[in-house]
Amino acid sequence: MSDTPRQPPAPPVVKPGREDVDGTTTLERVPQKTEPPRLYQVLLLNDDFTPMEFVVMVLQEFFRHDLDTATQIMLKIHHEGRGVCGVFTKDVAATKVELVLAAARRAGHPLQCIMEAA
Ligand code: TYC
Repeated sequence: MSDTPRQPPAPPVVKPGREDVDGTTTLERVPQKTEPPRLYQVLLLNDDFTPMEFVVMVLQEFFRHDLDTATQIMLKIHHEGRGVCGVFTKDVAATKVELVLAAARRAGHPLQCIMEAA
């Protein structure tokens, strides 16, 4: 997936601190502003073959939704074609997608799971 390249981490910015008793000065680190990490939605896509119970199980096991919420999300996907399972940092979202796809393939279901920048 395409991604805006980020700057490499900048070296620490320092400024001279107060003069020490021995006449030397120790450099002090200037706190840097960091951007919050970009977030990614993990989505499930509808298909005609994956059993509803399996999708509910995925939403409970991999996204920690309770039975009611998992059932509501599954039905939304069933009716609207896609639905958000959760929002995560990039690595966590990618791992969730891989785990869900692996579980679906292991169980013989064509369930599709994708991630999108939130
Ligand atoms: N449409 C499926 C069925 O009727 C259920 C389903 C829901 C499948 C959500 C995938 O992401 C999905 N068995």
